[in-house]
Amino acid sequence: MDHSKLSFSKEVQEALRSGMPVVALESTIIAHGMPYPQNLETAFSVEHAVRKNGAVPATIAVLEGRMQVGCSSEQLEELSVSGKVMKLSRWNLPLALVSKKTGATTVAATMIIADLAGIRIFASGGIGGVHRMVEKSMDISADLTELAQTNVAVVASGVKAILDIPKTIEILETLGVPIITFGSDEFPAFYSRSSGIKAALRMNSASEIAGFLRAKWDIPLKGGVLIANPVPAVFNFPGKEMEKIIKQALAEAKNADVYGKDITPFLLSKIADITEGKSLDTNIALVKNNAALAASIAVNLRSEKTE
Ligand code: PSU
Ligand code: MN
Repeated sequence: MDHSKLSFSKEVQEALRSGMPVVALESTIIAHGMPYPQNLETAFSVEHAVRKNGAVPATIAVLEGRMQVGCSSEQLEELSVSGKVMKLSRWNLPLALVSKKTGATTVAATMIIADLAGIRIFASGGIGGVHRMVEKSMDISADLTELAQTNVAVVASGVKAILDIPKTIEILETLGVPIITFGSDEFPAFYSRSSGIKAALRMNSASEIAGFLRAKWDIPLKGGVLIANPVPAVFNFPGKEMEKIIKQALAEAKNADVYGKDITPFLLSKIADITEGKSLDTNIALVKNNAALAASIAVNLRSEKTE
């Protein structure tokens, strides 16, 4: 593995060297997905959730053109306050490197860097997917094609409810990306535990999930797995209530002519405004919950080397 392009925190480097379980964390959620200071508090508490469950957290970002695996408190703070941080996916990752820019990594870019570092498990909030009105915009997140080709499993609370969930699931199936729903018969809808869509594959334990990952990568089959973890019940938004709010946010996005990489951050922040911060509390709770599950899966996978 060529590590010359990567910068590691000491903790993550030692953890990887000694074969300890490591969980990758993304930084777009910090720089573009939540307001300050909740974004920074969340970055810290998500790392804490990983540690509490026996793994080492590695928050991934690009800092002045270097791919960073494991961020210090100061680096997390920089990502959370600076308004000039790029939003990086597969297409613009090289641009950040060559122009020595600082950028937050989406699910797609985080998977790429985690893979280079040899980290197989990654916790996020909700992956990107097929946007509503896709027939007009053709907006389909590069997170989906990344899951098809990069060997990293992503724990998320399904796909963001602002998206077209059934179409996103169909594309993942076409791309051969397995979707495992954790402890539920229904695929979760980010802010809501239920989506009305039956889970294709339900598993109830981290060891069962680790066994599935091993089976896939042992074949070997290229690509990731989406592990859909419903938000804890106390933070659940009833689906119908959330749907009205999303429609309102989508209408505002249309009026403001927001599209492309700005649409997801715009909608998340509108929804937080409309719900007076309640959706933000739910978002924070679900990321922490995903980090805890990801750590348990990483612990279970530890005995097996996949490289
Ligand atoms: N989950 C959250 N908040 C976020 C995201 C995920 O709770 O902000 C980010 C992820 O980084 C994901 C990105 O990759 O949103 C999707 O962006 P787009 O729709 O532009 O592909
Ligand atoms: Mn997009």
